[in-house]
Amino acid sequence: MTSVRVNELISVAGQPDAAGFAAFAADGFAGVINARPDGEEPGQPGNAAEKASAAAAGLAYSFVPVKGAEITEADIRAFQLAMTQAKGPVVAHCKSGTRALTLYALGEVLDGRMQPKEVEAFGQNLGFDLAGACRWLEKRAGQPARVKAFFEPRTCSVQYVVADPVTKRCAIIDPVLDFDEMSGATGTANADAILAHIDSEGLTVEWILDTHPHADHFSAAHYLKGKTGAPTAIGAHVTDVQVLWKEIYNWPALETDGSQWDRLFADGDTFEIGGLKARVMFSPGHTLASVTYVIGDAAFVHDTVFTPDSGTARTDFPGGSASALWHSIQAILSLPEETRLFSGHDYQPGGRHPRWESTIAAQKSGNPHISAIDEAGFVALRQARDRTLPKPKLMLHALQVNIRGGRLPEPEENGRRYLKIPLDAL
Ligand SMILES: N[C@@H](CCC(=O)N[C@@H](CS)C(=O)NCC(=O)O)C(=O)O
Ligand SMILES: [Fe+2]
Repeated sequence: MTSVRVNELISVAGQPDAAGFAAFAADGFAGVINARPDGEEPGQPGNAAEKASAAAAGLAYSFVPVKGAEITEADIRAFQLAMTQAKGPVVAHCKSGTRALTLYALGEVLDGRMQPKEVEAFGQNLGFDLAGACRWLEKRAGQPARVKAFFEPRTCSVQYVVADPVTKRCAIIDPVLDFDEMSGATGTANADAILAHIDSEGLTVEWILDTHPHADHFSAAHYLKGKTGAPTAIGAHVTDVQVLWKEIYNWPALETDGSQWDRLFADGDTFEIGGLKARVMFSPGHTLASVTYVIGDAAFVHDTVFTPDSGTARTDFPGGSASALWHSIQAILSLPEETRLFSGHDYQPGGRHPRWESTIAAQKSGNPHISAIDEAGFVALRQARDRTLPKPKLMLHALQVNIRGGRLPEPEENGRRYLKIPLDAL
């Protein structure tokens, strides 16, 4: 397999066969990046076979599969990470090399080492048509909301800062408070990374938003309110979730009026983040209280739909409903086709890099929980999958914090805080 040398760090190539991997190693490459989703054409080796061929040739291997029209910033950043992790020159391939070169060039532009107007000629000089990369950059320039995602690998959660680039006002969505269940240690490394970003970009926080009371991690909303003074908010039906879990935790003193947040959003409520218009959609199904925040051209759908290759969120938590989730998803799908969807988790199917962004169009064409399926089919599929899933490791830990807006339990007289775990309650 011949590769095209871009520079001392990277070359790009079309699809290699098994022998190609040994040739790459002989040519002095340290790693291979596979930018091709499995199953594009018959005879394609695929991720598992390529991973094995790379291991046999002593090459590092990363799986960063992309479809040309659906490239996201996460893909570009994962591609860059794969390059740095290889500890030597890499060869990146897709079917022809175009997508691989597109990912590289877009990373150079995002980091300011290449100008958007230089991309086309850069491609031509190497024999590739980078028109898709140019379209990607034009589209990005026209997006009113700037979205920065923070992936938290311990719980596969995605936290967001969404900003109005004009007024530099922003909202934080679904921040994570760190918790190590083995030692009982809590921490703020994730939340502090968000604060550092906000500081370095010169942003002012207007809102700290949660999409739902999370069942797998603690919310850092309360911590971040203490740091920024910004108001916290969640969907108004959080009060229903409080009632449910008040009973499970046997906490007669728990206020179930949502007073732990500064604002409770009802379906259709609107608010502003600088010049960005934001609207709340009630999106129950995963929980009784889930909401979607539609902010400019971006919708923060959290645990409704995941990326198309990951399907949808589970519906078997207390108060969950597959039918309700179906209707919530239909409402989301009625947003304009080009709306960017940002999901709240990514469980990295097939060991691919973490991704969280999609579009209505991509969901309709590529998500098997959505395309060519009716409500009954979805409910059957969802419930069958839910029956195979163990409860989240931290569900009983997390809800007692999250139904209080991310507040840890009050310290006892020795100054120490304790969690309460109900036995045989679920
Ligand atoms: N293994 C994870 C499971 C987390 C989980 O259940 N996540 C929810 C969202 S909060 C979900 O929808 N998962 C879908 C799936 O696992 O397929 C854990 O223990 O934390
Ligand atoms: Fe969730």
